[in-house]
Amino acid sequence: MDRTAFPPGFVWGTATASYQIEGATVADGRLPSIWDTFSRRPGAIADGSTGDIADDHYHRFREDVALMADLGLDAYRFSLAWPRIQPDGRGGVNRAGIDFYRRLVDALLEHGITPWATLYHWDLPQTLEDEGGWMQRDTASRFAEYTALAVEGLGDVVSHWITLNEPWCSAFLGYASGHHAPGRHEGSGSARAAHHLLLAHGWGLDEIRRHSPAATAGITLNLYSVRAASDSADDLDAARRIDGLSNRLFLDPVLRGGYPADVVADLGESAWFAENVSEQDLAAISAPIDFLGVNFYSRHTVAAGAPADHALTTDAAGFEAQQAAPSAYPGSEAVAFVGTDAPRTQMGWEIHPDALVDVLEMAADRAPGLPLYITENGSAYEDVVGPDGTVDDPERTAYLRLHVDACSEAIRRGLPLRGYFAWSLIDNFEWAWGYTRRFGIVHVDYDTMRRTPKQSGRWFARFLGGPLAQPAGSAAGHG
Ligand code: PNW
Repeated sequence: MDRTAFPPGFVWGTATASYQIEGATVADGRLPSIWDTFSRRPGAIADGSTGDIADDHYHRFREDVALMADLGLDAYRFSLAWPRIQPDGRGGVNRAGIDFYRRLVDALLEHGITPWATLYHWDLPQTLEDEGGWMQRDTASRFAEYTALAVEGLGDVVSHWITLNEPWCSAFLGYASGHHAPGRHEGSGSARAAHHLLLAHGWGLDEIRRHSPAATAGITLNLYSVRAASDSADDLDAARRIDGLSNRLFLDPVLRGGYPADVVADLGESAWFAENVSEQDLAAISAPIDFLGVNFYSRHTVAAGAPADHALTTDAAGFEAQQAAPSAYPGSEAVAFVGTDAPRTQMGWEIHPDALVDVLEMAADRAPGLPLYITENGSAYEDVVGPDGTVDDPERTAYLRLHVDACSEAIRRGLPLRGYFAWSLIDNFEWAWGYTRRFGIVHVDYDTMRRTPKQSGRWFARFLGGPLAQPAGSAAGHG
């Protein structure tokens, strides 16, 4: 199969995020984000690394855009670093920050690649965290202000906007388990962070509409298909809880205009939500979006009774800080994540391509006809670099192929899936795992910064008919 099996206009891309690839964390007026701070905390990152240099994309973006063109991509999803554009989270724009993204976007447009900009992929200005971060409602107002600056600065060249990437991760890995920045342990209070993030989405969306009325805008959620390990009432209740926290707590307010009462009750937050979530809040959060972005990686199987075993800890090489961490599922700690005999990636995440169709159905049930995009999908494997610098990665290629097939199945079933972005263009800083996990379809040698397409990248280029797929020697080399 190749892209001709998909409807014309189906968007093929790759995705990245600012802190994971850019480096240059003190360049041109950028100030620290919560990830600069968190990555310096002893034990927070598996290999003790930071994003200080990462892929040095800030200085090598032209080469990276040329690679995208070689792959044959239609679109590129990247994120804007808030601390470049508004370094301390308030006040006027930092022109140098906007200028970097203009250079990037100009290079993309020169190659006919459509830029999709995510406004928030987790790099909150540290000054705002010092004032309480996402536990504070005011942070949502700050986000709206920042969004206005970004859209004023880039709205003439960027037409596709994503407000937030995976607010579940920001709220529950950031403020409950503490696996992610800012590394706080707020228990069920982290649900308040989730509400403030969703408010930021709603108010940010309003700014996008105001400053760029013709723009296409949405939000990206990480969705999981959740199943019970058995038909017992207790296991079914465990599945209700984990589906509630992972999926419904975000899908329902955005697409249906209200929070799921059972989930808020599981969290023990009913009183706070009743007092603090107004009708206007819900109207802002559920304002019409032009598409929903779905990041799809895996499926969860859950059972009642045992302590929650967060997805991050299923890897045998998990490090100590993680074992000791509080649950990312506050109020539902008495749920076990059960392994099945499905194959797993290096993250320990089970491979279930069929579940990609399930999560799209979950979204389509709530918003029939709303265009859907897979804004991330991919896998980490232990890559072996050959003598010529290439990586033969049949598992990653198979993962991509299976999930692209699942996209085709989703379309066959009538789901309004309009595009697919592979995670990720290049190996990068994999958050709490540092550089020990590689998701790229292009290999990065961190000593030389040389980029080399992996076999999976060549497979994707062949699928897309990109120049890289031409017989050896004819495609331009990079690096
Ligand atoms: C997503 N979990 O993160 C992010 O959007 C990317 O930045 C990241 O590199 C990619 O997936 C691969 O991890 C997640 O523990 C991180 O459930 C952790 C989880 C989910 C998504």
